[in-house]
Amino acid sequence: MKKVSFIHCADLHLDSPVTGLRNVPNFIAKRLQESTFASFSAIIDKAIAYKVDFIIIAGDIFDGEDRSIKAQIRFRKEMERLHDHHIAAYIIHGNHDHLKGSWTKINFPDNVYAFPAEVTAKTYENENTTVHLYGFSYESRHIMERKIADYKRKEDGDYHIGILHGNLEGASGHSPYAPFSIQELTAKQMDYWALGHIHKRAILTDEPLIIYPGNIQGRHKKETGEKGAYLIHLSEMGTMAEFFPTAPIVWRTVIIHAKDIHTFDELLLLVNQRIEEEKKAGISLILFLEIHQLMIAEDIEAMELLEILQQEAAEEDEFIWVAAVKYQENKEWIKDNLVNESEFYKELFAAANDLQNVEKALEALYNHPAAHRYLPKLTDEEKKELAIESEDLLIKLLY
Ligand SMILES: [Mn+2]
Repeated sequence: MKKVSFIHCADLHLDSPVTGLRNVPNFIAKRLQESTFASFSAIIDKAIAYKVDFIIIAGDIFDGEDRSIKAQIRFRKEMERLHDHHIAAYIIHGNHDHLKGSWTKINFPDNVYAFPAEVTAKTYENENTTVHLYGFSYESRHIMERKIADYKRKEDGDYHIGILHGNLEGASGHSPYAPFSIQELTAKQMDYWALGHIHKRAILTDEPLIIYPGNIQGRHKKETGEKGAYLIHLSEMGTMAEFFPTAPIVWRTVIIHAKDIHTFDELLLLVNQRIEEEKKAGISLILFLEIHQLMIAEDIEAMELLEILQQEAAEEDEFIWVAAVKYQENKEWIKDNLVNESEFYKELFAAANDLQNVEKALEALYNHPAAHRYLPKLTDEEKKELAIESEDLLIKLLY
């Protein structure tokens, strides 16, 4: 039977710094710094255990265009492990580790094939199956052209796999590099599309399978949930895809309902119970706690509660670190009632929901000569959050 199996991962961002954490004890800082490597190593373990034909890495192997020597050496070690087990690796470089970066070049073993800057076809063969793989590496950081136009499926071969580091059009919050639409990918008649760039895991279509595997290790508050890679089988029976998690540390937002809590001790007990529950997952966690409906919020500062919880962090194989505690205030007003009450509120909510207004309101800050350098670009989601907060403030003022 004609069949092939492989692992698809992307956005390793090896040696990436972790951001947004304060007061982290040393042992956790070390584990975080090691986490991208550990996750990648676990992916290679799987490749060996599953005896796959090859692995595909769809860009952003290294976090920085200077590709630290440390990261390259660690990467090479993993490639050598694959080499020892006769597993090939097809890799492309993305916007983070583009070819024009300045780095000390380190050679990889001959089982590794890195695609050049032009879309190129490369053939893999096992006993009775021929697979064509198509891909390109970023020549420089900002590839704005529609590289998808250069992918041309060959006439022969049993299976065809497109590898592309780029942005699905319309996906917000990501640099719009090498843009494409799902229709464009589908029209190429590949059997599988191995995508990279967007760090949130997503299956775009089933027929054919088009997958963003997400990055392999969360590195900040917004990269939550399990992270890992996909095991893919292509055969005459069809295509099979299976996600497996490998990230040793998971970032998670946890919502705790504290409606019936009246004392600090009760609150602490409730929170600790929840933390114990999370512990059952058996992996290390960075938690962001959101406490909802807390009546005694005014008596207990979230910061104080956070400090107490952080003091309890123990050095264990599977640690839990509470990174933040936030109270979610009860909204005393109900939107629908207000909208029915008067045209004024209707207009107010419409204005608050228009993201262009958020942008306009932020313009002064973002154009400020000193401030703008320190301000990250906001995603639509963040703009929405800001809009909701301002809405709440406004209504409270008016009420
Ligand atoms: Mn990336």
